[in-house]
Amino acid sequence: MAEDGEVICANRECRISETGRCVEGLELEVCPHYGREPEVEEIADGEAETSDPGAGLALPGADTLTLEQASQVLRRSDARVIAIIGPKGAGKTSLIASLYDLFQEGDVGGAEYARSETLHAFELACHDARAASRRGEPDMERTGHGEVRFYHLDLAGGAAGDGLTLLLGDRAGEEYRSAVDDAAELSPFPEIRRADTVTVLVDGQRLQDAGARHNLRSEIVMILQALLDGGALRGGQRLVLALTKMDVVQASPHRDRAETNFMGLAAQVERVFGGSFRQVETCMIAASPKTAAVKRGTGVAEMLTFWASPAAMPAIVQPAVAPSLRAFARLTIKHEGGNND
Ligand SMILES: Nc1nc2c(ncn2[C@@H]2O[C@H](COP(=O)(O)OP(=O)(O)O)[C@@H](O)[C@H]2O)c(=O)[nH]1
Ligand SMILES: [Mg+2]
Repeated sequence: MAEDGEVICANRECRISETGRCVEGLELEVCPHYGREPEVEEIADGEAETSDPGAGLALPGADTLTLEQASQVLRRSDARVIAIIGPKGAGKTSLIASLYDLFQEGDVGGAEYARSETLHAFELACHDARAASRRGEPDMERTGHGEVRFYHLDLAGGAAGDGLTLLLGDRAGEEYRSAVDDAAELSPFPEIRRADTVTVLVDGQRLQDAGARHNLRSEIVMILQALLDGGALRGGQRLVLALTKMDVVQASPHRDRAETNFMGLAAQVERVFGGSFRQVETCMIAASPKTAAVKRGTGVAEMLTFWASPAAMPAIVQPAVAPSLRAFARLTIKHEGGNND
């Protein structure tokens, strides 16, 4: 129990009682951990505690799934694959971490957390996102070149209906850059080919700066072009362009210009790549805002609902495909409508 006047924080990494500062750099009224007792960590059945205290977060058995493990999940359950892509620093890790944080507080847009095979990976993402937030720069990517990793979530309720599995594909941001820089080195990005929804994160902070904004636009267009040229877009996927760091955009004197620019980018993407996707949507999120003006996780519930919502029915059902490919090849027909904004 905290004694009167004692400064406490549920985040074990936070030293606010000594330093007077939130380790995440947040204002105290928005920090979800400040003023709360640290929780006692539970070790789930079958999970051994690591013997190396220095590697305290690297518990075995609940790490991200490999492509092969993700394929097994897809064969046995009604799963959606969500590819989260974007240049380094766009906010991928923060988005994954904030989703996990939101589920710890309750349902997210009506969907409740049921189970995850990658619990520790989510915890690592939270740890990385907090460390990145503290440093004010992107997290250190844990995956090596050529790897893709998947976060696993079983949900129920809301858009997840009676039960739905989400596989969130995350890949080191640098690889999308190298796909841009060197088309010869282009990898096929299998998680994108298999994705039901491709989520491209557009860094709201970079949109503030006139020079960076121009580079950002061309970077996003080049990433999509590289995916198209590499055969990763199979025509049935949905695309979400998500403007991240909405708190920075909202607080900016150039807010209107930033939003107009984002919508301009979306229009350009629709024009150039609309034919390669079944649907193109936009949204705005603040996974890890730094001020009290915008709530932590703003827009994330809406994004989850879009990810989880049933893929719109195609006008024509494709002829039978091999069973193991069914989950990946549901739709190849362009479909209008089904807006979700
Ligand atoms: N202001 C603000 N910063 C954010 C938000 N989301 C992420 N960031 C910061 O942006 C930086 C990069 O985020 P990160 O998730 O590591 O990006 P990644 O490289 O795409 O995984 C970190 O300093 C984050 O704290 C947000 O909603 N608002
Ligand atoms: Mg990251």
